Amino acid sequence: MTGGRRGACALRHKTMGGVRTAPLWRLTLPLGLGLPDTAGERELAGRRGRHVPAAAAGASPGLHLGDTELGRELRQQQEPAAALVLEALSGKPTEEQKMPEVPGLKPANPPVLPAPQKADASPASSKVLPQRPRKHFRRGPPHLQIRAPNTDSKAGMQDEAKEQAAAPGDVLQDENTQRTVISWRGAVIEPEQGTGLPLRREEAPTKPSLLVTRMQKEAGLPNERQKGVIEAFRHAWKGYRQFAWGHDELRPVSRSFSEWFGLGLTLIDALDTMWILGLKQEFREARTWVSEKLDFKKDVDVNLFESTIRILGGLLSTYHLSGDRLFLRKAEDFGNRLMPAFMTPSKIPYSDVNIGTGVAHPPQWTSDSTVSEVTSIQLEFRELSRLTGVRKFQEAAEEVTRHVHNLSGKKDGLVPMFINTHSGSFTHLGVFTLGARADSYYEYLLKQWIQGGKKETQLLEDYLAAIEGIKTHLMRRSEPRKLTFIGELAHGRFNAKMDHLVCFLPGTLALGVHHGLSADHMELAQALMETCYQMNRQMETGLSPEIVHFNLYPPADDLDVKVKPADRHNLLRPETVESLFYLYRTTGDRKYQDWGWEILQSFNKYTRVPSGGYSSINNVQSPNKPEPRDKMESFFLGETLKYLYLLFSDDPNLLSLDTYVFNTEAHPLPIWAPA
Ligand code: DMJ
Repeated sequence: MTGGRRGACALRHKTMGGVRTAPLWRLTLPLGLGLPDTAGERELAGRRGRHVPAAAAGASPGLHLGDTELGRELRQQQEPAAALVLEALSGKPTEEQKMPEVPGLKPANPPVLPAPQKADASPASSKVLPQRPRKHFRRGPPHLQIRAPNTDSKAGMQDEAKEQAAAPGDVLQDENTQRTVISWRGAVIEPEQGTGLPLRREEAPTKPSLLVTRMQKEAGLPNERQKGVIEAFRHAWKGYRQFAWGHDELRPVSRSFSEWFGLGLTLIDALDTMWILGLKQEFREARTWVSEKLDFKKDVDVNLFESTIRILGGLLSTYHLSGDRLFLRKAEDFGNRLMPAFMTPSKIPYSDVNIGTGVAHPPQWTSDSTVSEVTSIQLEFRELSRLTGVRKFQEAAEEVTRHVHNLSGKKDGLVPMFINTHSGSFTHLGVFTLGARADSYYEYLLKQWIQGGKKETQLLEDYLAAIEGIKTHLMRRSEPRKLTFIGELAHGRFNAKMDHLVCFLPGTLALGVHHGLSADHMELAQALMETCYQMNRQMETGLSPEIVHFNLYPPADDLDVKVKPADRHNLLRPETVESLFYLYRTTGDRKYQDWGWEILQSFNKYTRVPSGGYSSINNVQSPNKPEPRDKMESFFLGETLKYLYLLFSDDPNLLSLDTYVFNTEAHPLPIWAPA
């Protein structure tokens, strides 16, 4: 991945105080000038893994929630105000709600959904303090009832039946709809113990979460900075809607699109962001596409990890936020189609699976899978089992966790980057990184522990061991400014290289502290957050490159960071703003909001394409010629803008960290109720 790069070049210092005054870059390049969508580029874009899916769906009827179980429940539970809101929402579309015309999209029979919060109103003056980090273990997460809406409509049931009948994974979907126990390292755990053991389908909750209504009521109106995010989203969506509708990714400069899985990846990844930002019309239109056009019955290879975190995760979180069962049906269909990936001798899944034929396979050049990929699908598969009552998803994913837990080849909790699907052993031993191919392994140890109500102590132990391993083997301070950074270790040799991907770590550390882990972790989180900010700040565009190298000895030029020419690109990645969100939520220090605001302005200045959309750029050190790559990754809408919006909120109840855990693609999933 890093081969072929030329020597390091010095980084020109960016003034610490002032705002960049470089000429505004105008993206007026001719068609096709952007870089091709090469395998190399994809490798960089999806360094933790890659890709695709497909499958069945039929037209779905509109949901009239005023007359649904939710509406009845609200009335019964003496929530008349909420019930009235719901009634109003379920009426005929207002002028504002009328479906816009979209090329190739038939806006007939638009469903009526509960409305997201309003986007265009005046700024809020919320004075609610951000959440403070917890010093000790406290109470568990509040009880969270996730209830699916009434799906008794005839058409809806036909829809569901059709999708399930078409799933290639049916051969695997025998199966266990019976309540049972699971084994966790020899211990038999009853479902009631709160491990999220699936309920039988018939027993699964059937009503939408009142949290949806509550969230809309409590979220408040967007403040000025949040309005800035909404404006950015609308600009990005404008390009996607006009030039790439229903396709995977927008190519904003050439005003076209690229396909990875051929499944409307950006649209699915962005669904919950639209909900959270209150983009009612956009959400409804996208929902119609999912209902009428999204078809997983398709002969296409998808990457298990990438499609799980983006598609499965996106559908599940949208289901939770909206209460619209369409998204759960799609998620279950898709989950079934991914299951053949787990049919390997070791049960370590293959990287790729054809969701139409059910044939799974590793990449052409190896029988290895990437460690971060096989260990970063658990949040989604566990939640799918919990919602559907079908155990196989959770069992397959947790088998991987158990297997990796017991493997030799780790170094003080640190894992290698590859694992063989036949032998089940780590390969390429002795190389350790927190960047590509290992990163979200660490993230999901903590997040699964949180998701399951902090009961699965093995996950916590592995996480804590890994953090100690990081401190011992990978953490260093740069010269001359002593920035704390995380490097890499190869056969005992330290490399001061840090991917921007590693900038997820300060946020994860802060999340752990919020949930009761050591205050030491917060010190490290804050130090790393400063480093990640400087990785942006010290670039001429204010945007981080993909990879930096830190100076271990006092350099001649007084700079801490060097960037190699091959590493100068920025793919609109989220990790820095993701961590800023967690750091602000857990400390209340407004400097983190200010840093995020600077980064949003840099995105607007150097990556925004006038005709709609944002583009990855080739050179973050060249404000006059950043060179657009002509690609807007789906995670820009799924993650980057979502985390910015949440960062700028002063309401800790807006997707509370006590109620939700975000998957590695920023899709919020509920923390399971304590027993
Ligand atoms: C996203 O798909 C996810 O955040 C993943 O964990 C890493 N790569 C991109 C964002 O950089």
